[in-house]
Amino acid sequence: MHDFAADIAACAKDVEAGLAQHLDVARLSGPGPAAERVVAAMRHGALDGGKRLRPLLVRQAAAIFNVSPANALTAGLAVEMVHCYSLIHDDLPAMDDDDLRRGRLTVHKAFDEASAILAGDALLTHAFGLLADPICHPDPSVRIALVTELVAGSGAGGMVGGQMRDIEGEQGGFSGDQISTMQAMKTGALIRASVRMGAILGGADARALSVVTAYAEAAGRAFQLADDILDVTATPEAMGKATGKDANAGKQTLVAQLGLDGAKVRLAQTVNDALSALRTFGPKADGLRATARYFASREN
Ligand code: GRG
Repeated sequence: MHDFAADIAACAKDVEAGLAQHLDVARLSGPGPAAERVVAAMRHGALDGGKRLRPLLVRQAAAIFNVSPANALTAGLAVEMVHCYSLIHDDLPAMDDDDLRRGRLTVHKAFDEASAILAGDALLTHAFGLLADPICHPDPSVRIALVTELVAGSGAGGMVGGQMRDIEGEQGGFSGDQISTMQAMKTGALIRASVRMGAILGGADARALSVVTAYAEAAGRAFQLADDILDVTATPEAMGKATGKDANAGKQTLVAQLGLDGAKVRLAQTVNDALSALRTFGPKADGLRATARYFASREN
């Protein structure tokens, strides 16, 4: 039986250590307190928190192709940096205007808005530097494929484009299909990129890549459905968010479309879709299977 709790804890520990090493103040900042401040803001937004699910997906997909956790770490750190940048920017007053993230002050509250914007920008930039570095993979063609994948997941055709659609959707009137497309871009695209990057690290052929992609797309839908359900059912404390401010007001979600019970049924079906996609893989895919199941049961 796969030990998901051990897997996610081990990954989180490795990611924390890796981020701390790469976001070292002495290593990153130039002379003077201004540069130190942006690195401190990057560290605030990236260190000491989060479930580190995207690096976990990189590592679990890589494991199918016999890539060790150590050899999947740098690519995982790159995805996590992009994810942390998106959270920092999402919390800004121009977006969700949140005071708390992961149970502590958001970066613009702990520092200021300009520092939060720059910290996000620097995390995003640093991520691509990591993928270009031979420590990520010795083969330059693999590194280029990883960069291409992360661009697709995070740019205007992925996460950023999804965020823009989400903002447009706040006017109301999105159909179920429009919500699904927005979510597939905003949240699903980075999850899809994480899984595919793990497979690319392991030299997956086109067929194997399409199998893990089918898994990733279903897992991404499950993750977002669970997030929509938790927005309705979980306490703000459990989610590490501020009380008394409803950043989800006006948000287009599948819970609003399907009702809470309908969304739970859809979530169970979507996890099954993710598991079915992996049927041709043996026990080496148990990590990915466990993560899809976890998406249906998580509490924060
Ligand atoms: C601002 C460019 C830009 C994009 C923002 C991802 C995103 C797009 C916004 C985050 C807002 C949000 C709460 C989206 C719902 C899904 C989501 C990404 C939740 C947070 O991810 P977790 O649960 O967070 O993996 P942790 O803290 O565990 O890393």
